Amino acid sequence: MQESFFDFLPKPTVILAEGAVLLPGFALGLGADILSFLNSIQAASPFRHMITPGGHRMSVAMTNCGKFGWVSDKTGYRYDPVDPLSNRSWPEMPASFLKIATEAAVAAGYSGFQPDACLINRYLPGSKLSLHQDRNEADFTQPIVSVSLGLPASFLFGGLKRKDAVKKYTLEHGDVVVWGGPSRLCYHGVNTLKTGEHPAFGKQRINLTFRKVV
Ligand SMILES: O=C(O)CCC(=O)C(=O)O
Ligand SMILES: [Mn+2]
Repeated sequence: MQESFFDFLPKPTVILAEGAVLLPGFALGLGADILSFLNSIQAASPFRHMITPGGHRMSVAMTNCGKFGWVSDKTGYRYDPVDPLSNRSWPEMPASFLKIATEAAVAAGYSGFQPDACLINRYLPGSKLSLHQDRNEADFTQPIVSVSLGLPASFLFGGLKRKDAVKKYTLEHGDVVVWGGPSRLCYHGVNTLKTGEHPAFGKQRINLTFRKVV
């Protein structure tokens, strides 16, 4: 893509819906050590393709850190304090992850967010995440904070009903989306990832989704 003078100016916050905002570049401060955190997390709890209750293998590979991890298998979706692959607790949530998530929540108007789960999604070119709601958490007064890293993605954000119109937003490396309040149960998803090469993350997109589960 062509660089322009405007690339050097901070990008303004984008309102996706009431209670939902895109904070461009908010997580750029996470720095390079995020890659070593991701490496140690996946050494203990590897990325895996979960099976949906309907029997489909998800194209996005997932792992978790924090007190609880989101898992899916033929019996349904749930948050589990134990990684079923390792039979151990999920790796601890790095303090820098927690910090960026709580700061992004504050910037979006949600103070006091204390996530106890971080779902880590790995998209390779061709992976996508169908339109869904995040509704396995106990307390919908707490927002969702989503951090995008690596290759850009086309993020879909709709309304409270599956058939509501969706808008598309490009999420770049370092962008953070926060949705809560009246948007907490909005449908969202990610279009099929296009091939590309990110200077630090290579041919993949990593998404960290912070949730308050209990
Ligand atoms: O990858 C993304 O941007 C969204 C991820 C997501 O919606 C989820 O993990 O529930
Ligand atoms: Mn989601």
